[in-house]
Amino acid sequence: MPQLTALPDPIARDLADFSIEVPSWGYGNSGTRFKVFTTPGTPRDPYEKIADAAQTHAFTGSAPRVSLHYPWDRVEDFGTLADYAREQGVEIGMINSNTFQDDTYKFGSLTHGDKAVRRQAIDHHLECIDVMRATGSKELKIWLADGTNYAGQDSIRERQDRLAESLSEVYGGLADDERLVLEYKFFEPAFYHTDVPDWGTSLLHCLALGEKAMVVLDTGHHAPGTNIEFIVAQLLRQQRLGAFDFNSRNYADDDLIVGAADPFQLVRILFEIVQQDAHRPESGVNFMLDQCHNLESKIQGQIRSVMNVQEALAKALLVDREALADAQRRNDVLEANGILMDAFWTDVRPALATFREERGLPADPFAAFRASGYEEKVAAERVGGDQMGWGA
Ligand code: PSV
Ligand code: MN
Ligand code: MN
Repeated sequence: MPQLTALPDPIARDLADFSIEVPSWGYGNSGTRFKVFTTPGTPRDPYEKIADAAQTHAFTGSAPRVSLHYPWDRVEDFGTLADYAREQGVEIGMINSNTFQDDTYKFGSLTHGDKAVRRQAIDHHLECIDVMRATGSKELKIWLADGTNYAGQDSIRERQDRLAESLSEVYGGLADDERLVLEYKFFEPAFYHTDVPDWGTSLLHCLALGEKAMVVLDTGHHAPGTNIEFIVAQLLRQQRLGAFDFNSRNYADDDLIVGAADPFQLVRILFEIVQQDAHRPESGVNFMLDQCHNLESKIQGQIRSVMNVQEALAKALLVDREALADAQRRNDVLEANGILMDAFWTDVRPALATFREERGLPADPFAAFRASGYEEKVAAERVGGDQMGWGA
C-alpha cells in the first residue's frame, strides 16, 4: 500500500478546520437487549460524561463539541453544565430530544392520535429549545420512534398529517439562528411502518417547514445495500443535509465504531462531501458520531472513530479530481474508478501522525490516551453512585 508521509498543505488546512461532534451517550454503558456490561469509571452524571468527551478532544484536537440527549442528560442548571464544558475545552453541541422512553408515547409522540399526547411531545421539544438556549446550542435534533407494528394498526396518512402539524409548531419555536434537524430510520422499534423511515420523508417535512429544517443521515439507518453516498449527494444538492450520525453496521442499527465494517463506504461518503465542499465549516453540516460501545472502552472507541473519519476524509481529499473529471469526460470507466481506488488504497496514517505532531497533538491519539492513565484514575475516583447507561 503506498504511504503518504505528509499531507499537501490544502488538505492539512481542510483537516485542521474539520471537526466532529461526539454523543454524550457514547460515554455511558450500553448493551443489547440481552445484557448491559458495566465498566469501572463509567460516568455517573452528565458532568462526568462531558469530562470523558473532553478527553476525546484533548487527544485528537478534532472533537470540540458534545451532543446532549434530553432528558437522559438532565441537570439542575444547564448554564453551569455549559460553563463546565468550556472549562474542559469543549462546547455543548446539538440537543437531541427524546420521546421514546415514556409510557405515554407507547403509540407515538408527535404523530399520536390523541391530541394531549401530541401536546406533551411538542412541549418536550419546546423544552429542548430552552435547553439549547441555556447551553448555547443552536440545533435541535429529532429522532422519532413513532410507527406501527401491524398493518391496519393506525392510519399511515393521518399520522403523516399529525406529524406535519406537530413539527410545524416545534419549528415555530425556533429563533432565526436556530435550526431543527430531522433524523430518519427505516425500522426499529416499529416493525411494520415507521413515520420517518427514509430521507425522502424527512426531506418532504423539512421542505414544508422551511429553511431552518434539515435532514440527518445516520449511516446505520438504511436497508442493506442502500447507496448512502447517493443520498448524501442528493441532500447536498438540495442544501438540506444538516448532520450525520456516523457509525458502522453489519446488520441493522449496530452503532459500531465508524468505518469498522466498511471503511471504503466511509471514503465514498466523504468523497461526495468534499466534491460539494461540505466538509468546510461554512457548509453547516454537523459531522456527529452516534455510537454505543458495548464491549470496548468508550473513550478509546470514540477516539478510534474520530481517527477513522479523519483518515477517510484525507483519502477523499486526495482523489485527483482533475484526472477523474478527465477520465469521466472520456467515459473511461476503469480509469475513473482506478483514480478513486488509488486514493482509497493510500495509507494516510503516517501523514496524519505528522499533521498531529505539527499541531502539538500526539502522533497516535489512541495509543497516547491508553498510556495516559486517565481510565485508571477515573475508575478509582468514580466509586459509589449509579453509572449512567444509554437511556439513563
Ligand atoms: C435512533 O436509533 C438513534 O440513532 C437516534 O439518533 C437516537 O437519538 C440515538 O439513536 C440514540 O442512540
Ligand atoms: Mn442516530
Ligand atoms: Mn440509531
